[in-house]
Amino acid sequence: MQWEQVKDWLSAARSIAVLTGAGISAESGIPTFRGEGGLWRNFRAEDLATPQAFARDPLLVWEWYAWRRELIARAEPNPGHLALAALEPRIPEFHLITQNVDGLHDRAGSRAILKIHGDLWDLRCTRCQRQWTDRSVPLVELPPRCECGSIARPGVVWFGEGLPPCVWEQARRAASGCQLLLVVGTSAVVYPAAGLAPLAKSAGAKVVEVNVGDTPLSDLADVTLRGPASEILPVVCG
Ligand code: BV8
Ligand code: ZN
Repeated sequence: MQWEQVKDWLSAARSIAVLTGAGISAESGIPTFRGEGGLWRNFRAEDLATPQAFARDPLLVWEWYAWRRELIARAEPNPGHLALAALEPRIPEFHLITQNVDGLHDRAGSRAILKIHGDLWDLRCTRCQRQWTDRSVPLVELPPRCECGSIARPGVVWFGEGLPPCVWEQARRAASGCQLLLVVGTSAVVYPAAGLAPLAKSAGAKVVEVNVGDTPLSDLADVTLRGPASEILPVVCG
């Protein structure tokens, strides 16, 4: 049975990397980007998560992020997040690479998190570049302002923007150095993140995909476990 096979690989591996996407937070009630319910006021994420959208209408973009912050503040990590946090201390070399900006892996207790798309609880000044964390829900004012008076932006990576170089380099190193890459809840359409699985594979890692449906990575994976992350991860990581 494939789950047993993955369970054995996970308990024997010295170095494991995990790549997570919006699907791992779906069962915490956070809508995914491309699934049903991924829309907000009939906008698509690709239309709002861009520097152009923010330059055109910073208040609209901030209303979207404020809505997500409120949703996430009410959400809890689910058994999928918790299973990855419980697995981490048992593996000598463990990296959790996430595309998610919701902070649920931190709240689940994970430590070695590489946030390649940033964190929606971080803010960055559009002028003096000061960066700080603001967990207030609701935010005091929209758009939020820096002490220098300029408006702040969410501390996330938008489409068309480069990933934080240091974090991205660590993610590439984790993917190319691991024996096993676990890809959980991502549609594998966003680059360069989606390139981590082929990178791991070409470096000799086993690739296991956990997803409710097929993705462009499914053929490349050594094993695909079909089903919700909150059911599969506690079993295979347990
Ligand atoms: C870059 C942060 C270059 C913000 C995000 C044209 C113009 C400009 C750029 C491009 C272009 N064409 C291509 C590109 C590149 C672009 C890209 O890949 N576009 C895609 C759409 C084609 N990439 C970029 O722009 C990146 N930057 O290339 O810069 C550059 C380089 C140097 C210097 C300057 C520039 C930046 C990409 C990062 C964008 N930011 N998020 C925010 O969150 O607000 S991406 C966004 O999509 C989220 O981070 C999300 O995580 C990510 C990927 O989505 P998924 O996580 O996979 O979620 P999705 O909904 O798609 O899928 C959910 C999956 O879960 C599904 O498979 C579903 O089946 C599964 N699922 C559902 N429920 C469950 C489940 N699985 C398990 N259990 C369940 N219960
Ligand atoms: Zn400032």
